[in-house]
Amino acid sequence: MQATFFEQNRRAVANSVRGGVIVLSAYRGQQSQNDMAHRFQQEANFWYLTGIDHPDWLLILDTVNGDEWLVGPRIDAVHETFDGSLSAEQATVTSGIKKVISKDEATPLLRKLAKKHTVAYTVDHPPYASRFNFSMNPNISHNKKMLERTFESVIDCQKDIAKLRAIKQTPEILAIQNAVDLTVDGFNTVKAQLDSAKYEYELEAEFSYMFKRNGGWNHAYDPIIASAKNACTLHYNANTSLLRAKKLVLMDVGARVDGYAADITRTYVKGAPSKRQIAVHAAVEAAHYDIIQLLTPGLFVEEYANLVDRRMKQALLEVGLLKSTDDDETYRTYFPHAISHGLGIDVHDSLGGATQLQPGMVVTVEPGIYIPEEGIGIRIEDDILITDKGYKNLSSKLSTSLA
Ligand SMILES: [Mn+2]
Repeated sequence: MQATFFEQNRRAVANSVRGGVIVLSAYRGQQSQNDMAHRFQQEANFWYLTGIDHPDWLLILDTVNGDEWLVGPRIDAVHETFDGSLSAEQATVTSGIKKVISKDEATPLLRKLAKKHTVAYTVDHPPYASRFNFSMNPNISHNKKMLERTFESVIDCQKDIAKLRAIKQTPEILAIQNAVDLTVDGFNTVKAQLDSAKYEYELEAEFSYMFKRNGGWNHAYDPIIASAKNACTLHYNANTSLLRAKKLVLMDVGARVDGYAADITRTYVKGAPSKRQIAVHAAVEAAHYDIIQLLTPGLFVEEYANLVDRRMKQALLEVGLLKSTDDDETYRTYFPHAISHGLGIDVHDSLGGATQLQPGMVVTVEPGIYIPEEGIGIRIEDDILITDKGYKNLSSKLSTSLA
Protein backbone atom coordinates (compact mmCIF):
# COMPACT_ATOMS: atom_id res chain seq x y z
CA MET A 1 0.00 0.00 0.00
CA GLN A 2 1.15 3.56 -0.78
CA ALA A 3 1.72 6.12 1.99
CA THR A 4 -1.18 8.15 0.50
CA PHE A 5 -3.55 5.33 1.49
CA PHE A 6 -2.53 5.61 5.16
CA GLU A 7 -2.56 9.43 4.98
CA GLN A 8 -6.15 9.40 3.69
CA ASN A 9 -7.16 6.97 6.43
CA ARG A 10 -5.70 9.24 9.12
CA ARG A 11 -7.54 12.23 7.68
CA ALA A 12 -10.80 10.27 7.57
CA VAL A 13 -10.54 9.09 11.18
CA ALA A 14 -9.53 12.58 12.38
CA ASN A 15 -12.69 13.94 10.70
CA SER A 16 -14.88 11.23 12.23
CA VAL A 17 -14.09 12.11 15.89
CA ARG A 18 -14.98 15.41 17.59
CA GLY A 19 -11.66 17.11 18.22
CA GLY A 20 -9.05 15.70 20.58
CA VAL A 21 -5.96 13.59 20.05
CA ILE A 22 -5.82 10.04 18.68
CA VAL A 23 -3.13 7.84 20.21
CA LEU A 24 -2.86 4.28 18.94
CA SER A 25 -0.31 1.67 19.91
CA ALA A 26 1.23 -1.09 17.82
CA TYR A 27 1.12 -4.56 19.34
CA ARG A 28 3.96 -5.89 21.45
CA GLY A 29 5.76 -9.02 20.27
CA GLN A 30 4.53 -12.14 22.09
CA GLN A 31 6.53 -15.01 23.55
CA SER A 32 6.35 -18.29 21.70
CA GLN A 33 9.00 -20.26 23.65
CA ASN A 34 11.93 -19.36 25.94
CA ASP A 35 13.66 -16.47 24.12
CA MET A 36 11.69 -16.79 20.86
CA ALA A 37 8.74 -14.66 19.76
CA HIS A 38 5.75 -15.59 17.61
CA ARG A 39 5.75 -14.30 14.05
CA PHE A 40 4.62 -10.69 14.45
CA GLN A 41 1.12 -9.70 13.34
CA GLN A 42 0.32 -5.98 13.67
CA GLU A 43 -2.81 -4.58 15.34
CA ALA A 44 -5.15 -3.94 12.39
CA ASN A 45 -6.23 -0.38 13.27
CA PHE A 46 -2.64 0.74 13.86
CA TRP A 47 -1.64 -0.75 10.50
CA TYR A 48 -4.64 0.86 8.74
CA LEU A 49 -3.46 4.30 9.92
CA THR A 50 0.33 3.88 9.56
CA GLY A 51 1.32 0.83 7.49
CA ILE A 52 3.96 0.14 10.16
CA ASP A 53 4.47 -3.58 10.59
CA HIS A 54 6.82 -3.48 13.62
CA PRO A 55 6.08 -3.84 17.35
CA ASP A 56 5.94 -1.13 20.02
CA TRP A 57 5.46 1.94 17.83
CA LEU A 58 2.97 4.66 18.76
CA LEU A 59 0.88 7.01 16.59
CA ILE A 60 -0.07 10.46 17.92
CA LEU A 61 -2.51 12.49 15.85
CA ASP A 62 -3.78 15.99 16.71
CA THR A 63 -7.16 15.92 14.96
CA VAL A 64 -7.61 19.70 15.11
CA ASN A 65 -4.54 20.94 13.24
CA GLY A 66 -3.51 17.64 11.61
CA ASP A 67 -0.12 17.43 13.37
CA GLU A 68 1.10 13.83 13.53
CA TRP A 69 3.98 11.95 15.09
CA LEU A 70 5.30 8.41 15.14
CA VAL A 71 7.05 7.31 18.31
CA GLY A 72 9.75 4.69 17.75
CA PRO A 73 10.59 2.05 20.36
CA ARG A 74 13.85 2.02 22.31
CA ILE A 75 16.03 -0.63 20.70
CA ASP A 76 19.34 -1.50 22.34
CA ALA A 77 22.43 -2.65 20.46
CA VAL A 78 21.85 -6.34 21.22
CA HIS A 79 18.30 -6.35 19.84
CA GLU A 80 19.44 -4.24 16.91
CA THR A 81 21.98 -6.98 16.06
CA PHE A 82 19.52 -9.87 16.43
CA ASP A 83 16.22 -8.39 15.22
CA GLY A 84 17.14 -5.25 13.30
CA SER A 85 14.77 -2.32 13.51
CA LEU A 86 12.73 0.06 11.43
CA SER A 87 14.58 3.33 10.82
CA ALA A 88 12.87 6.71 11.16
CA GLU A 89 13.38 7.28 7.42
CA GLN A 90 11.73 3.95 6.53
CA ALA A 91 8.85 4.70 8.91
CA THR A 92 8.27 8.04 7.16
CA VAL A 93 8.35 6.49 3.67
CA THR A 94 5.84 3.80 4.72
CA SER A 95 3.42 6.00 6.67
CA GLY A 96 3.86 9.49 5.22
CA ILE A 97 4.38 10.79 8.78
CA LYS A 98 7.31 13.21 8.79
CA LYS A 99 7.91 13.60 12.54
CA VAL A 100 9.42 10.47 14.07
CA ILE A 101 10.35 10.95 17.73
CA SER A 102 11.74 8.86 20.58
CA LYS A 103 9.89 7.52 23.64
CA ASP A 104 11.63 10.18 25.79
CA GLU A 105 10.26 12.95 23.60
CA ALA A 106 6.75 11.45 23.58
CA THR A 107 5.99 12.02 27.29
CA PRO A 108 6.45 15.84 27.28
CA LEU A 109 4.66 16.04 23.91
CA LEU A 110 1.59 14.23 25.26
CA ARG A 111 1.59 16.48 28.38
CA LYS A 112 1.66 19.51 26.11
CA LEU A 113 -1.18 18.12 23.98
CA ALA A 114 -3.19 17.41 27.15
CA LYS A 115 -3.14 21.15 27.96
CA LYS A 116 -4.79 21.82 24.61
CA HIS A 117 -7.13 18.80 24.40
CA THR A 118 -9.22 17.17 27.12
CA VAL A 119 -9.97 14.03 25.09
CA ALA A 120 -7.63 11.31 23.90
CA TYR A 121 -9.08 8.66 21.59
CA THR A 122 -7.61 5.19 21.44
CA VAL A 123 -8.60 1.63 20.54
CA ASP A 124 -9.41 -0.60 23.49
CA HIS A 125 -9.81 -4.40 23.59
CA PRO A 126 -13.15 -5.53 22.13
CA PRO A 127 -15.90 -5.56 24.80
CA TYR A 128 -16.35 -9.34 24.33
CA ALA A 129 -12.61 -10.06 24.86
CA SER A 130 -13.32 -11.76 28.21
CA ARG A 131 -14.95 -14.57 26.21
CA PHE A 132 -11.67 -15.32 24.37
CA ASN A 133 -9.60 -18.24 25.62
CA PHE A 134 -6.28 -16.43 25.23
CA SER A 135 -4.43 -13.46 26.68
CA MET A 136 -4.77 -10.06 25.05
CA ASN A 137 -1.88 -8.00 23.74
CA PRO A 138 -0.54 -5.93 26.70
CA ASN A 139 0.26 -2.77 24.69
CA ILE A 140 -3.45 -1.99 24.30
CA SER A 141 -4.10 -1.61 28.05
CA HIS A 142 -0.63 -0.09 28.74
CA ASN A 143 -1.38 2.64 26.23
CA LYS A 144 -4.87 3.23 27.63
CA LYS A 145 -3.54 3.51 31.21
CA MET A 146 -0.79 5.91 30.12
CA LEU A 147 -3.42 8.11 28.42
CA GLU A 148 -5.70 8.01 31.48
CA ARG A 149 -2.84 9.42 33.57
CA THR A 150 -2.31 12.25 31.08
CA PHE A 151 -5.72 13.25 29.66
CA GLU A 152 -8.99 14.26 31.31
CA SER A 153 -10.93 11.63 29.39
CA VAL A 154 -10.01 8.65 27.23
CA ILE A 155 -12.55 7.45 24.67
CA ASP A 156 -12.54 4.24 22.63
CA CYS A 157 -12.70 5.12 18.90
CA GLN A 158 -12.69 1.50 17.71
CA LYS A 159 -16.15 1.94 16.19
CA ASP A 160 -15.17 5.11 14.29
CA ILE A 161 -12.26 3.32 12.63
CA ALA A 162 -14.31 0.15 12.10
CA LYS A 163 -16.92 2.16 10.16
CA LEU A 164 -14.19 3.42 7.84
CA ARG A 165 -12.54 0.02 7.55
CA ALA A 166 -15.89 -1.61 6.70
CA ILE A 167 -16.09 0.28 3.38
CA LYS A 168 -13.21 -1.00 1.27
CA GLN A 169 -11.29 1.34 -1.00
CA THR A 170 -10.04 0.33 -4.45
CA PRO A 171 -6.53 -0.79 -3.35
CA GLU A 172 -8.06 -2.82 -0.51
CA ILE A 173 -10.47 -4.60 -2.87
CA LEU A 174 -7.55 -5.32 -5.19
CA ALA A 175 -5.52 -6.81 -2.31
CA ILE A 176 -8.44 -9.00 -1.21
CA GLN A 177 -8.97 -10.12 -4.83
CA ASN A 178 -5.29 -11.05 -5.09
CA ALA A 179 -5.49 -13.01 -1.82
CA VAL A 180 -8.64 -14.74 -3.09
CA ASP A 181 -7.06 -15.59 -6.48
CA LEU A 182 -4.00 -17.11 -4.83
CA THR A 183 -6.20 -19.14 -2.49
CA VAL A 184 -8.34 -20.32 -5.42
CA ASP A 185 -5.16 -21.55 -7.16
CA GLY A 186 -4.33 -23.45 -3.98
CA PHE A 187 -7.74 -25.13 -3.91
CA ASN A 188 -7.48 -26.21 -7.55
CA THR A 189 -4.03 -27.71 -6.96
CA VAL A 190 -5.12 -29.49 -3.81
CA LYS A 191 -8.31 -30.85 -5.37
CA ALA A 192 -6.28 -32.49 -8.14
CA GLN A 193 -4.04 -34.16 -5.52
CA LEU A 194 -6.74 -35.29 -3.12
CA ASP A 195 -6.97 -38.88 -4.36
CA SER A 196 -3.23 -39.47 -3.97
CA ALA A 197 -2.79 -37.62 -0.64
CA LYS A 198 -2.58 -39.70 2.54
CA TYR A 199 -2.79 -37.17 5.38
CA GLU A 200 -4.53 -33.85 5.99
CA TYR A 201 -1.19 -32.06 6.45
CA GLU A 202 -0.14 -32.93 2.89
CA LEU A 203 -2.99 -30.77 1.64
CA GLU A 204 -2.08 -27.98 4.07
CA ALA A 205 1.51 -28.13 2.75
CA GLU A 206 0.29 -27.62 -0.83
CA PHE A 207 -1.49 -24.39 0.15
CA SER A 208 1.55 -23.16 2.13
CA TYR A 209 3.85 -23.90 -0.83
CA MET A 210 1.50 -22.11 -3.24
CA PHE A 211 1.28 -19.01 -1.01
CA LYS A 212 5.00 -18.81 -0.30
CA ARG A 213 6.12 -19.71 -3.83
CA ASN A 214 3.97 -16.99 -5.45
CA GLY A 215 5.03 -13.82 -3.69
CA GLY A 216 6.23 -14.98 -0.27
CA TRP A 217 2.76 -14.81 1.30
CA ASN A 218 1.48 -16.58 4.38
CA HIS A 219 -1.80 -17.97 5.59
CA ALA A 220 -4.12 -15.27 6.95
CA TYR A 221 -5.14 -17.72 9.71
CA ASP A 222 -4.37 -21.30 10.73
CA PRO A 223 -5.82 -23.39 7.89
CA ILE A 224 -8.47 -26.01 8.65
CA ILE A 225 -8.01 -29.28 6.76
CA ALA A 226 -10.64 -31.46 8.38
CA SER A 227 -11.58 -34.91 7.12
CA ALA A 228 -14.69 -36.87 8.12
CA LYS A 229 -15.94 -35.95 11.61
CA ASN A 230 -12.99 -33.60 12.29
CA ALA A 231 -15.02 -31.13 10.21
CA CYS A 232 -17.63 -31.02 12.98
CA THR A 233 -15.07 -29.39 15.32
CA LEU A 234 -15.43 -25.95 13.80
CA HIS A 235 -11.90 -24.67 14.52
CA TYR A 236 -10.08 -28.01 14.09
CA ASN A 237 -6.58 -27.21 12.79
CA ALA A 238 -4.32 -30.06 13.93
CA ASN A 239 -4.53 -31.33 10.32
CA THR A 240 -2.87 -34.64 11.30
CA SER A 241 -5.50 -37.27 10.49
CA LEU A 242 -5.33 -39.97 7.83
CA LEU A 243 -7.47 -39.22 4.77
CA ARG A 244 -9.75 -42.20 4.24
CA ALA A 245 -11.38 -43.21 0.97
CA LYS A 246 -15.02 -42.20 0.53
CA LYS A 247 -14.73 -39.64 3.33
CA LEU A 248 -15.27 -35.90 2.98
CA VAL A 249 -12.56 -33.34 3.61
CA LEU A 250 -13.49 -29.77 4.53
CA MET A 251 -10.83 -27.13 3.83
CA ASP A 252 -11.11 -23.57 5.20
CA VAL A 253 -8.07 -21.66 3.96
CA GLY A 254 -7.08 -18.10 3.08
CA ALA A 255 -3.91 -16.34 2.01
CA ARG A 256 -2.94 -12.87 3.25
CA VAL A 257 -1.70 -10.60 0.45
CA ASP A 258 -0.61 -6.96 0.97
CA GLY A 259 -2.12 -7.07 4.46
CA TYR A 260 -5.56 -8.38 3.39
CA ALA A 261 -7.10 -11.79 3.99
CA ALA A 262 -9.05 -14.27 1.88
CA ASP A 263 -11.30 -16.80 3.62
CA ILE A 264 -12.61 -19.64 1.46
CA THR A 265 -14.08 -23.04 2.28
CA ARG A 266 -14.78 -26.02 0.06
CA THR A 267 -15.69 -29.59 0.91
CA TYR A 268 -14.49 -32.40 -1.36
CA VAL A 269 -14.60 -36.19 -1.24
CA LYS A 270 -11.73 -38.63 -1.56
CA GLY A 271 -12.83 -41.23 -4.12
CA ALA A 272 -16.49 -41.78 -4.94
CA PRO A 273 -19.13 -40.01 -2.80
CA SER A 274 -22.06 -41.78 -1.18
CA LYS A 275 -25.67 -40.83 -1.96
CA ARG A 276 -25.94 -39.26 1.49
CA GLN A 277 -22.79 -37.15 1.03
CA ILE A 278 -24.08 -35.98 -2.36
CA ALA A 279 -27.48 -35.08 -0.87
CA VAL A 280 -26.13 -33.09 2.11
CA HIS A 281 -23.55 -31.34 -0.08
CA ALA A 282 -26.25 -30.45 -2.63
CA ALA A 283 -28.40 -28.97 0.16
CA VAL A 284 -25.52 -26.75 1.36
CA GLU A 285 -24.55 -25.80 -2.19
CA ALA A 286 -28.12 -24.76 -3.10
CA ALA A 287 -28.49 -22.74 0.11
CA HIS A 288 -25.09 -21.09 -0.50
CA TYR A 289 -26.22 -20.09 -4.00
CA ASP A 290 -29.59 -18.72 -2.83
CA ILE A 291 -28.13 -16.83 0.15
CA ILE A 292 -25.55 -15.04 -2.01
CA GLN A 293 -28.42 -13.85 -4.25
CA LEU A 294 -29.91 -12.05 -1.23
CA LEU A 295 -26.93 -9.70 -0.91
CA THR A 296 -27.66 -6.18 -2.02
CA PRO A 297 -26.90 -2.69 -0.69
CA GLY A 298 -29.56 -1.48 1.73
CA LEU A 299 -30.44 -4.99 2.93
CA PHE A 300 -30.97 -4.83 6.69
CA VAL A 301 -28.67 -7.18 8.60
CA GLU A 302 -31.60 -8.34 10.72
CA GLU A 303 -33.72 -9.08 7.64
CA TYR A 304 -30.76 -10.97 6.12
CA ALA A 305 -30.43 -13.09 9.28
CA ASN A 306 -34.14 -13.99 9.14
CA LEU A 307 -33.99 -14.92 5.46
CA VAL A 308 -30.88 -17.04 6.10
CA ASP A 309 -32.58 -18.89 8.97
CA ARG A 310 -35.56 -19.67 6.74
CA ARG A 311 -33.32 -20.91 3.90
CA MET A 312 -31.04 -22.99 6.16
CA LYS A 313 -34.00 -24.61 7.92
CA GLN A 314 -35.31 -25.58 4.48
CA ALA A 315 -31.90 -27.17 3.70
CA LEU A 316 -32.04 -29.20 6.93
CA LEU A 317 -35.65 -30.27 6.20
CA GLU A 318 -34.54 -31.50 2.73
CA VAL A 319 -31.95 -33.87 4.23
CA GLY A 320 -34.20 -35.08 7.05
CA LEU A 321 -32.35 -33.45 9.95
CA LEU A 322 -35.19 -31.11 10.92
CA LYS A 323 -38.86 -32.03 11.31
CA SER A 324 -40.29 -28.60 12.07
CA THR A 325 -39.15 -25.07 11.23
CA ASP A 326 -40.09 -24.10 14.82
CA ASP A 327 -37.37 -26.38 16.22
CA ASP A 328 -34.61 -23.80 16.67
CA GLU A 329 -32.57 -25.97 19.02
CA THR A 330 -32.13 -28.75 16.45
CA TYR A 331 -31.53 -26.15 13.75
CA ARG A 332 -28.64 -24.60 15.70
CA THR A 333 -27.20 -28.07 16.46
CA TYR A 334 -26.65 -28.76 12.76
CA PHE A 335 -25.82 -25.16 11.77
CA PRO A 336 -24.14 -23.67 14.86
CA HIS A 337 -22.19 -20.71 13.47
CA ALA A 338 -22.85 -17.34 11.79
CA ILE A 339 -23.58 -17.21 8.05
CA SER A 340 -21.38 -14.17 7.36
CA HIS A 341 -18.69 -11.91 8.72
CA GLY A 342 -16.75 -8.95 7.37
CA LEU A 343 -13.40 -9.64 5.68
CA GLY A 344 -10.39 -7.35 5.42
CA ILE A 345 -7.20 -6.83 7.43
CA ASP A 346 -8.78 -9.00 10.11
CA VAL A 347 -10.14 -12.31 8.87
CA HIS A 348 -13.17 -11.51 11.03
CA ASP A 349 -13.36 -7.82 10.13
CA SER A 350 -15.86 -5.58 11.89
CA LEU A 351 -18.69 -4.06 9.86
CA GLY A 352 -18.67 -1.13 12.30
CA GLY A 353 -22.06 -2.01 13.79
CA ALA A 354 -23.80 -1.34 10.46
CA THR A 355 -27.50 -2.25 10.38
CA GLN A 356 -27.58 -2.34 6.57
CA LEU A 357 -25.25 -3.65 3.88
CA GLN A 358 -23.43 -0.91 1.98
CA PRO A 359 -21.44 -0.79 -1.28
CA GLY A 360 -17.77 -1.49 -0.57
CA MET A 361 -18.36 -3.99 2.22
CA VAL A 362 -16.73 -7.40 1.79
CA VAL A 363 -18.44 -10.28 3.56
CA THR A 364 -18.20 -14.04 3.56
CA VAL A 365 -21.15 -16.33 2.93
CA GLU A 366 -20.56 -19.69 4.59
CA PRO A 367 -23.50 -22.03 5.15
CA GLY A 368 -22.69 -25.46 6.58
CA ILE A 369 -24.29 -28.64 7.85
CA TYR A 370 -22.50 -30.70 10.52
CA ILE A 371 -23.63 -34.22 11.44
CA PRO A 372 -21.03 -35.76 13.82
CA GLU A 373 -23.05 -39.00 14.16
CA GLU A 374 -22.63 -39.54 10.39
CA GLY A 375 -19.03 -38.26 10.14
CA ILE A 376 -20.25 -35.50 7.81
CA GLY A 377 -19.26 -31.83 8.02
CA ILE A 378 -19.84 -29.66 4.96
CA ARG A 379 -19.32 -25.93 4.51
CA ILE A 380 -19.01 -23.79 1.38
CA GLU A 381 -17.64 -20.26 1.79
CA ASP A 382 -17.15 -17.47 -0.73
CA ASP A 383 -15.94 -13.87 -0.36
CA ILE A 384 -18.42 -11.30 -1.64
CA LEU A 385 -18.07 -7.58 -2.41
CA ILE A 386 -21.25 -5.52 -2.02
CA THR A 387 -21.54 -3.22 -5.07
CA ASP A 388 -23.77 -0.26 -5.97
CA LYS A 389 -26.28 -2.53 -7.69
CA GLY A 390 -25.86 -5.87 -5.92
CA TYR A 391 -22.77 -7.93 -5.30
CA LYS A 392 -19.66 -9.39 -6.88
CA ASN A 393 -18.50 -12.85 -5.83
CA LEU A 394 -14.71 -12.47 -5.64
CA SER A 395 -14.20 -16.25 -5.41
CA SER A 396 -16.73 -17.30 -8.07
CA LYS A 397 -13.95 -18.78 -10.25
CA LEU A 398 -13.66 -21.70 -7.81
CA SER A 399 -16.22 -24.44 -8.43
CA THR A 400 -18.34 -25.34 -5.39
CA SER A 401 -18.90 -28.92 -6.54
CA LEU A 402 -18.10 -31.94 -4.40
CA ALA A 403 -16.05 -33.87 -6.94
MN1 LIG B 1 -15.07 -17.37 7.43
